[in-house]
Amino acid sequence: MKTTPILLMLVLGLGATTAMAAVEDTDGDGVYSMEELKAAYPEITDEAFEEADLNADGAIDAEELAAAEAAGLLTAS
Ligand SMILES: [Ca+2]
Ligand SMILES: [Ca+2]
Repeated sequence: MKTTPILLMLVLGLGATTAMAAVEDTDGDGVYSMEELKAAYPEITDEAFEEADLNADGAIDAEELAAAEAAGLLTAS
């Protein structure tokens, strides 16, 4: 398939401006930790993490991540 690499490059290339960077749940616990978010958003701050953590359980779930991305919390300015 030739389309996959092209799509990947598009996603990666546009990630910085469209807030679609892929956050990976590397430890597989079902939520995103600060470390996991940092892999996709190296410039995330503690403040942004706390703001994104809507239910204040110390982790970002998929809904919180989507909301944070939509709000621009996680994009490098
Ligand atoms: Ca995790
Ligand atoms: Ca949370």
